[in-house]
Amino acid sequence: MTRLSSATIGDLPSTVAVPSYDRSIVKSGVVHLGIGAFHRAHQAVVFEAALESGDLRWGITGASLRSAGVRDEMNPQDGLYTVVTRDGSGDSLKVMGVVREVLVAPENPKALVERLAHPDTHIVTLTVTEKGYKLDPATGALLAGDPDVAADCTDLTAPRTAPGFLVAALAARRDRGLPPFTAISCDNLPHNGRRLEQAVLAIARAHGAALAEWIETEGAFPETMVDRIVPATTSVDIAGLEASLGMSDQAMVKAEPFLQWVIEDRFCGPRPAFETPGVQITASVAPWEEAKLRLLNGAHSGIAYLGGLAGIEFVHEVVAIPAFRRFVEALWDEAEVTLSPPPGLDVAAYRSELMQRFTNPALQHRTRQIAMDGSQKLPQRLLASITARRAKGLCVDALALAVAAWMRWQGGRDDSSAAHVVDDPLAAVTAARLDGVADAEAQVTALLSIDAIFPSVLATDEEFRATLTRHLAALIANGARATAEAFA
Ligand code: CS2
Repeated sequence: MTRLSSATIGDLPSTVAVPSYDRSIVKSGVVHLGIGAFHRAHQAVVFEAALESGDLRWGITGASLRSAGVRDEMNPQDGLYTVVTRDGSGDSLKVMGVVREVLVAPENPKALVERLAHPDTHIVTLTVTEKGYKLDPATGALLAGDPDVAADCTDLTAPRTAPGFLVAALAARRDRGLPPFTAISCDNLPHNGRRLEQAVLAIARAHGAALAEWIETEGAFPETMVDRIVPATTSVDIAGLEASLGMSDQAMVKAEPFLQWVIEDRFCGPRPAFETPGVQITASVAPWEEAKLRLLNGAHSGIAYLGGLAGIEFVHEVVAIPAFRRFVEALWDEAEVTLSPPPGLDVAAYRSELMQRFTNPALQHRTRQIAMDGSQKLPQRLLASITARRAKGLCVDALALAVAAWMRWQGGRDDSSAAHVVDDPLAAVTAARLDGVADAEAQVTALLSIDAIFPSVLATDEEFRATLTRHLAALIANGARATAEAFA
């Protein structure tokens, strides 16, 4: 089967949108760390629009920090790939030309540092997932004991961590008299810009106070809120696209129509005009980010653990069940009152739009995909709302049910006793805590004392503990579906 590439793009059916600009003169103004499906369906779409508008500075050099998989999918296609937008009534197809090349950091760390230090590079974006920042999820402090962080604090000739790569490149730029780049975290972390800056400064300090000071005064780490539901691509998706394109695209991504990117107006160098619908440049991102993390992502995690325990594969199938849908609404009722919504956000309309997005049957978004890395996600998605409510003496019934479902998920078996892999950087810690501990009360005690996840105000809150224990006991005795039915 023919493969999508520069040589074959002209043979695509005319219904498929293709780049209208001259790819051969595009520069790499952007370097992206962590070039997974989310980046290709989100930030890359925005930079593609800048190229389409005639500003050819904003091509992307992507980098994988671990495996060579994406490079092997994209480089044989000259970086070309299709974004398949699915709204449930049909697919729209757009071939993207914005990615110029993909580097694999561990194979050649120096090549990535040089690309980051190149004078054409003005913006560095990151989607390295919560754990890629090497920060304690509860406090946001750099994990000084992590071996890769320790290595980057000692020697940056072959960096290992995302913040380490940024420091190595910023040091090279400073030595060469170049300005720093703007570094934009696009992960679902609270205050993602500040957290990235702190990680970078902590590593930079290990290499000299002057370097850290230069980065702090000259650099820029805007906060962002990113939003688009982008389920992992499956072989069925690739085969389906092949039939439409008449050729194979191993790098395709699928996404919902919705796209939002709120970016703090803090750049230390050039940026595109950012005129894509859904992109907002603003002075204050925090209220947007908080609403998105606590409503969208908080509900997602609750759906993932309860649905996963009930053996339900996809998000739209979970919210089709009335008891689970009522649970999501109850979780939103609790989370909503902890927000300070930004001007321009109608929370009631936002909630109904979210529910609509969750019901999209064409996305096939797996509960298992969202269940990953819960230890890194819980603090900002659920525990922040719980802490805010408990400070006011309010109940946390629905939010605690989501946390109890996470606790049960960590046990590695669903309601029908089928085993699943607990995919989480703290999986070994939670497994050791749960080992041989059978009853709900003891399990809650074992997990609540993990201070990398639970702040001490929550670990010592008797009412929160009692609510968790009640829910976990119900989940163990009756399963997720019956628990949700009784809850509703
Ligand atoms: C999801 C997110 O996998 C997850 O944890 O909650 O990836 C979610 O789909 C995005 O944040 C939506 O913008």
